[in-house]
Amino acid sequence: MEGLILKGVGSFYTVLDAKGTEHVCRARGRFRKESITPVPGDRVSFSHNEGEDGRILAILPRKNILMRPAVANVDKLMIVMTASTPKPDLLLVDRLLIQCEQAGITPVLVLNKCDEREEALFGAILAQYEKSGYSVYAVSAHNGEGLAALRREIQGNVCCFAGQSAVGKSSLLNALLPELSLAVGELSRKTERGRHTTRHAELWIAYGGALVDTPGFSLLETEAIEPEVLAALYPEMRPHLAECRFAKCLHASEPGCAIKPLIESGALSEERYARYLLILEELKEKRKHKYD
Ligand SMILES: Nc1nc2c(ncn2[C@@H]2O[C@H](COP(=O)(O)OP(=O)(O)O)[C@@H](O)[C@H]2O)c(=O)[nH]1
Ligand SMILES: [Mg+2]
Ligand SMILES: [Zn+2]
Repeated sequence: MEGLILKGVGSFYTVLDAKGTEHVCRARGRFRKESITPVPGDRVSFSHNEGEDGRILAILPRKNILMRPAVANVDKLMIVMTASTPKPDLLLVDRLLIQCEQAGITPVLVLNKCDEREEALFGAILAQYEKSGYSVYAVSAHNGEGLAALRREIQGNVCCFAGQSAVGKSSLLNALLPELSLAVGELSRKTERGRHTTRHAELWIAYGGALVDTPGFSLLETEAIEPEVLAALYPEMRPHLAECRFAKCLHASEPGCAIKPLIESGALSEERYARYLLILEELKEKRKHKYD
């Protein structure tokens, strides 16, 4: 049979079959030797005989995998921020967008706490992402505004939530899945004793897809990005990259660069470009140290 892993606790996995029945399965012993770990979101083949635990036999090829907590085959990442408190960390947002582009995940920008939004800040965020073409939803987990549209965006997809602490990720999940009742206002995964309480991800089947309850990824773990390919991960820069004079243009201060003039013409946000330069410098530094 084929199924979808909803969650894993210890060496037991809950696998949902095509008919909607859940099976408790163990992973094949061979997996451990080969250091293969099934994770929530994995599509698997499994067997389940009456009166026994089921067995996961194979993991079907993954489209992508997010780490900490691990989730496979993510379709969309809801990047949650607010135009109130906490103040949006748009550098974090840009990093998450880049990582989505790299991992083949569709990012969705979710501006929560619309009920208390600061209009100037709200407008500034919209302006900075307008030319990127990403979908933006203004919502409120508290009064339900915008949630119907967000549900349509989720429809048929496996969706994870990411963003700073206290932007309302748990509140949104609760609003979308009333049966869930996650703790709201939980500070972070670090307990007072400074210990990380590693919570595992769990898929909740909903809206023809699934929502993933996680403490919220602040950053995804993806492969290192070479500075030369960074600009290609920005939808508003991508169509113009071939127009630069130099094939290896990093779009910082090279003559004949086609990217910088996009700011003048309004096709690229100046703020987003400034953050691009910050991320570019980091990637260059990282590469330097790689060979030290
Ligand atoms: N005004 C307002 N407050 C919200 C909204 N959503 C969440 N909050 C509050 O923001 C705080 C953090 O919410 P939580 O869901 O724990 O954020 P998380 O850390 O991202 O999971 C809590 O005090 C929530 O009550 C909203 O739509 N409007
Ligand atoms: Mg939370
Ligand atoms: Zn250039």
